[in-house]
Amino acid sequence: MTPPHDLEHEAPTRAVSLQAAPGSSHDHLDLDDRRRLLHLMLTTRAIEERGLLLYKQGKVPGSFYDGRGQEATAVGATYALGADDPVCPLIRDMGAHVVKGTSTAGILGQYLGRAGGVSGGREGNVHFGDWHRGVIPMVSMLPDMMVVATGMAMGFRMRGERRCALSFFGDGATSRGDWHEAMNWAAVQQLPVIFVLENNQLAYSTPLTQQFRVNPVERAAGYGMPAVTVDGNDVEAVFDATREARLRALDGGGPTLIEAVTMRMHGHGAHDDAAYVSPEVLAAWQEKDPIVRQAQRLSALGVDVDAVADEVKAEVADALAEALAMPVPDPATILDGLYCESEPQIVGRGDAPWSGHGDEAWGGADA
Ligand SMILES: Cc1ncc(C[n+]2csc(CCOP(=O)(O)OP(=O)(O)O)c2C)c(N)n1
Ligand SMILES: [Mg+2]
Repeated sequence: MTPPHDLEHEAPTRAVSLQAAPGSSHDHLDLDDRRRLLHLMLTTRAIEERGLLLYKQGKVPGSFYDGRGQEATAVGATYALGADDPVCPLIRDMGAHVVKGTSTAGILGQYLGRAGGVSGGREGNVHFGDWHRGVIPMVSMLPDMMVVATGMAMGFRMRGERRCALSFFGDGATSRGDWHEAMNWAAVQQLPVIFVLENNQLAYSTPLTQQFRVNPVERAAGYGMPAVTVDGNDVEAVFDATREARLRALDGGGPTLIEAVTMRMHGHGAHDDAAYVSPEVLAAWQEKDPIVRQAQRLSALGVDVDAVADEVKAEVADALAEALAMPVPDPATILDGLYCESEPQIVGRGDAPWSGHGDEAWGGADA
């Protein structure tokens, strides 16, 4: 058992080496994949940057949260999922929505509370999801999306469907009882589920030292579950760990805990200036920015990364214009969707852009 801070004594944070994980990436990602990963991370960041500006202009009702600095974790993990594998994103995981194919205009419209937003402008900018694409809207109680993912995995098992579920959650969530219950049940039942712990060093203003006395990833052994720590700012390393976990899950090998070590580069929400994080710590993590790192990797391979950035800029500008033109919801529809008034529908298929996916189908409703 090692204490949580053995890897970096000076800074009060948990870090991993910048080396790529052994056996990572290049065996499974072609150059188009690697370029696409950059595109997806840039899109994720651009959406959130634009959202924050809209919030500061007073155009976003409610509060505003982002996952700046954590794009590699959400994008890399979701990129490994198949079309039929649902994902449960939290507030740092905009990249999961983007990889699954939720439109940028729909997300910006959601921020703005417009009828054309992902869920018609309901649920504000935090709790939305597009379950038609396998993106499950989050519930706030942490880490209850782990329980939801575990339940979905039970369903897949019972129906004989070859698919797995993935849930993200933060370091803070690991101290809750529901976390332990989900870990235990998933392991006992050997369910096809992947748990991605985003260790971003903080739970609101609480540092890791106030949260646990062990590396959180080591807790998996107590439940008989394999676990791995990856550099959460390396999109290809996160992809590779998730790809392996997914294969294990689909082949009956049960759940995996992946700890992605990263940093929350902004406050908990836009209302929080994070004055409790030292500028030196932030500067050190800025050096490990996941987007810069992927861009450097691709530049070295001769990819025109400026062209990728220009594509994203144009796409997000178009999407913003589309979102701003969306009407607000009709107040007469306010009660729509509160109760299930039709046949319950099965979680649908999302995009699965990884080139390594073959024609996988679980034989369900929309296959
Ligand atoms: C059970 C529960 N307690 C408290 C909260 C309020 N809350 C929302 S996010 C958050 C911090 C969570 O930290 P962590 O799990 O590390 O995720 P991060 O915000 O760092 O991504 C808290 C305390 C909540 N949503 N659920
Ligand atoms: Mg955290």
